[in-house]
Amino acid sequence: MTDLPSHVSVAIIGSGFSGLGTAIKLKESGRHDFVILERAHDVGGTWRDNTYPGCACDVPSQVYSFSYALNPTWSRAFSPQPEIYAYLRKVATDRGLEPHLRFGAEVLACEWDEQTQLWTVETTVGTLTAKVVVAGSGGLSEPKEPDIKGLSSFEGTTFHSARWDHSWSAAGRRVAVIGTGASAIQFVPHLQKEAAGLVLFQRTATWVLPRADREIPAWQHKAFTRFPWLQRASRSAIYLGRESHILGFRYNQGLMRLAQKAALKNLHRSVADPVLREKLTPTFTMGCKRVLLSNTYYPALTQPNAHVETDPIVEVVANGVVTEAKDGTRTTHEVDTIVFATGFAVSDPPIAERVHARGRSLKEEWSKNGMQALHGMSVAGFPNFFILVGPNTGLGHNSITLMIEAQVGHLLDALDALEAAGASAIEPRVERQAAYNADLQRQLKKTVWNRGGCSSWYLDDKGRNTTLWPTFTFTFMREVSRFDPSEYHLHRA
Ligand code: N01
Repeated sequence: MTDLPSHVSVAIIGSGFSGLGTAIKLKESGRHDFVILERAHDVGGTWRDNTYPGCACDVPSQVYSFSYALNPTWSRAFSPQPEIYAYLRKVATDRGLEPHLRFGAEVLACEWDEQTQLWTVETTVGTLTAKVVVAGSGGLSEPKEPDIKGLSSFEGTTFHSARWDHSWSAAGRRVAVIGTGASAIQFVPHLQKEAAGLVLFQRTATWVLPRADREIPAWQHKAFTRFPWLQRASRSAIYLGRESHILGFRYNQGLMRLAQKAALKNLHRSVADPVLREKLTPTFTMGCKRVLLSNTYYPALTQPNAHVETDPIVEVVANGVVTEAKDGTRTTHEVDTIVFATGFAVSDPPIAERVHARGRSLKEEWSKNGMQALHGMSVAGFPNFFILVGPNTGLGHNSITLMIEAQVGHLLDALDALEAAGASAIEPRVERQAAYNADLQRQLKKTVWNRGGCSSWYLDDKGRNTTLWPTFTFTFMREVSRFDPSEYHLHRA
């Protein structure tokens, strides 16, 4: 039985980068009265859960870590998933977070009590109260399976890429993969090598650039270990290089045409068959969907056991997936396994329906005008509640760890303000939150994510971009590093 305290100052939900990053900084600031509620049985968040073959980071290793806990020994320029997972486990141990972790503790509901000015947090292993709740539950934690007619009649194996079934082997199988996003392109080359047949169901062709991956030599590990400033310099250079992508994504989409040329060259070099090439050629401006990096995806699709199907799926039957061509011809692709690489519930995060204050849930609040928050982390009407990597903090160009660190800094400033004022609760002012979001939407209108001619998970079902930060990360960092009390209400019980 998990031993839960009856009350804490801060309850953190989740132990991925956000949850651990919050816990580390709480401790550093001398705040030790907190608990990390984790539904799984280990830390690591998305890097614990995504274990599909080939899973790796498509952001360079040097920037994909906490700035205060650099890892001098990443094995590759783009870290494989097991290393990032091991990194997070090590950070949790090194920073002494174990006593604060409660595993198997899924948060079922958080209810704000106006009388006591406390949150009641109900978990699968008991209930506690907390002055402050920090949701580090992640934007990419809830796999989304497609709603396809007849799916339940399928007699073979199905699983989502984020819940890989390691008891299953592709050897000798006829496998269907649905989806061609960042996850699919990493595991498809692995499946193709083993499977008897692979049918890739592609709804939208995506831009794929070569992946400049390489092994990091031992001398570099030694140099980074001995001279941490060298690693910081390398990190800064990579960071600035990634930031420059915003110039194309936001300020001059003409620049994207140069990158598109490189991607088309990659396609032409890898795929000789003009019919396949045509299928794989995107029709939207690069950047509108996440830019994918791979040296093995296109070559895998040219192999005799691979087929790219672009006719839409109309149903699933007991032994396969049925597509329908424009002329109405139906084809049944006989398969014994369907792997869903269909992404995550991003603009409708499940945590939102579990958080209630003043008679409504966060989901209900967000159902009015889409996900909205101040600085992507606090919501008017939900006192003492902070959500990390919340609305409009996702990135199409750089490491999310930068945003997390900046938000954690702001969170600590908010706690300082709360304590200094002797207040019981803090929440954003409605008008400030509205103005902040209006400004974000105005900025986003100009970006490739909104104007690039694609549909993506960056946009919600009403076409609003409630997921991405519109500009440079240093702008976000600068904004949240200044805590402006006039943006918030402080309540006294
Ligand atoms: O998911 P996605 P993902 N019928 O949502 C298709 C992060 N990530 O798991 O493009 C047919 O991008 C859908 O088609 P379309 C990263 O932020 C990071 O691949 O909408 N197809 C699309 O092709 C990434 O963006 C790393 O037309 C259907 C695919 O499924 C995010 O995770 C690595 C369908 C979904 O693509 C999600 O990536 C991997 C249907 N009914 C992932 N429904 C890093 O390295 C959906 N699709 C950091």
